[in-house]
Amino acid sequence: MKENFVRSREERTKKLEEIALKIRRHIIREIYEAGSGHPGGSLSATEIITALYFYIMRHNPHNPKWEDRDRFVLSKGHSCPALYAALAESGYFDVKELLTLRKLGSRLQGHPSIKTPGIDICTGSLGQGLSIAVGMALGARIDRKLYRVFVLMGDGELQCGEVWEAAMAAANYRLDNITAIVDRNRLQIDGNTEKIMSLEPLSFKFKAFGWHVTEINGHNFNEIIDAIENGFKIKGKPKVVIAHTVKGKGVSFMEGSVAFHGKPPNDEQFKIAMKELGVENV
Ligand SMILES: Cc1ncc(C[n+]2csc(CCOP(=O)(O)OP(=O)(O)O)c2C)c(N)n1
Repeated sequence: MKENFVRSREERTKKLEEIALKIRRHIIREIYEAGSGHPGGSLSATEIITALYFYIMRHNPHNPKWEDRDRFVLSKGHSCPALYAALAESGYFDVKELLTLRKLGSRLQGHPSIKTPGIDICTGSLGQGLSIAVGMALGARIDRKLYRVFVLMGDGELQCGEVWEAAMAAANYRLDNITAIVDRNRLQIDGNTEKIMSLEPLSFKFKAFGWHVTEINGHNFNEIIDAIENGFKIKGKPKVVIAHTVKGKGVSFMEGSVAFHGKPPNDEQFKIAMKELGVENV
């Protein structure tokens, strides 16, 4: 959905930053109201998800099942508060529904479900999203469709062996309609990825598997958009963008904090977080 704000890159960045700020506020409020959830990886992925939904992807909130829509797989499904916020801000459902996160009977469960308008696939069990994306990309080829498939993975998630089976398959089938993005925040549930199960040299690993690799700052809209759009020009290979990010980005006491991987802010922390995001009265 390309918004009509492409007069300049500066203007585009300004608009996308405004949207990202709204999404961060939603994330904090959703998780606070739910009393549980994953702020760290939602905040690190905010610019990536904003760039996809508000600039790069072809999708239609008024027709979520439009058959030519680009597909998005949130393989790191625990970061769905960010995705739900992007879907609501895009118009798939009312922003008020965000406050039903994780409630019994809500369409917005703790991990993505196809009950939610705009979500094509249930995720949350880490390691599976790239395999799903490979299936979708092969499906596009069989159906002679031009839709593109985007998949967002966590870096800790890359320790799952299935990711590398799928990486091998994507290159084997020359799936140039897949763009994978790695949220390289360097933290997983219990610490630093390099101390727990080292991923480096990550770009060389993807290259060895036959992928086109770009490394960027995952909070910089121009870098995200350039990396993904330049990737579209590379034929015959799947593409991966390794997006260097900060877990908890935007809320000082959540930045770089393993503790906020999967816990909500308390009352006081909620107020501080919202204030840092420009909301004085909560
Ligand atoms: C197969 C599987 N094992 C364990 C979990 C529990 N879990 C949820 S999030 C997480 C850590 C993920 O780390 P990372 O992929 O780096 O995500 P991010 O830092 O971006 O939140 C784990 C182990 C899970 N969801 N799926």
